[in-house]
Amino acid sequence: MTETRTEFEARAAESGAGATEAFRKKQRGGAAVPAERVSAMARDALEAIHDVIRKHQMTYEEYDALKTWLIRVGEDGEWPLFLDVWVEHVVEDVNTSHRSGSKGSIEGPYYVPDAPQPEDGVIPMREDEPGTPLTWTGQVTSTEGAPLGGATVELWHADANGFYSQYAPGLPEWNLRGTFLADEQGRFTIRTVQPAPYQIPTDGACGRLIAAADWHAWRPAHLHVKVSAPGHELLTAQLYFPGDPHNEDDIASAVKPELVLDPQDAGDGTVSVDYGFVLDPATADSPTTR
Ligand code: MBD
Ligand code: FE
Repeated sequence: MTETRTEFEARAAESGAGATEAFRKKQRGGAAVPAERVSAMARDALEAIHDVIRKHQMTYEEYDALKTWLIRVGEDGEWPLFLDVWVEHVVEDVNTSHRSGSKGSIEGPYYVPDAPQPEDGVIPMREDEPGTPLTWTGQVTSTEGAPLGGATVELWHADANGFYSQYAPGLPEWNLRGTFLADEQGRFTIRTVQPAPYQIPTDGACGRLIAAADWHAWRPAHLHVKVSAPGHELLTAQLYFPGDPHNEDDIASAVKPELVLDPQDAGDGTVSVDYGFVLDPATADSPTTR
């Protein structure tokens, strides 16, 4: 069937269902959590909720509103979105605090593995892709300063209208998703376009929470990356653009000062940026999934 709708007709329940399906696919055969860990963490989580109820003297009206909303999160497929926006940043923090290399950030709900590997360093994009062209050069090194030849940079990001391919209708499957191989010196050059700030879907359960709490729905413009090299820990990060008003109040709490780029106006309507990565050595205790 031909896709006749455009990305501007994206619906929360649709991108939510897509993110839920993608997560299930990724999770197949995932490790089981031992009963003592489940018990300890579930008990503490429940106690934290009990404390909130006591602290705020939750009414039955509020309890029923909460129940209604939780049911809706599932119906809209928005558990991946909810968890990655409001919870993942702490998991990321806990699991990367041992690193001395580059800072990382959360993966978020829209990563898709195995993006195409363009020969020419240009990320897959439409002929008339909107947005300022961005040329990004960088080097991948170890914490010892050694260049990591053959490192891989996976890049995915929203388009200049704030939509991700595979999670909004009308976009080519791999639009603004690519896998880039560094040279023997760990150097890479990637050409793409600058993404726009991203508003999480307002018409689903997460949007309802935001509206009901009088919060805002914005993430600053960002590039997502996964950087890997044999014998090193996988680095999942996001890069941001200076001056974005939402760098200070990201709804997903995923901005760190080390992750803000320093783009230079090339004077021809394009922007260039140099930003590299330092990877920690992998050990027996290394996290395996991020
Ligand atoms: C995104 O694009 C994102 O990166 C995160 C973390 C959550 C929602 C949308
Ligand atoms: Fe994102």
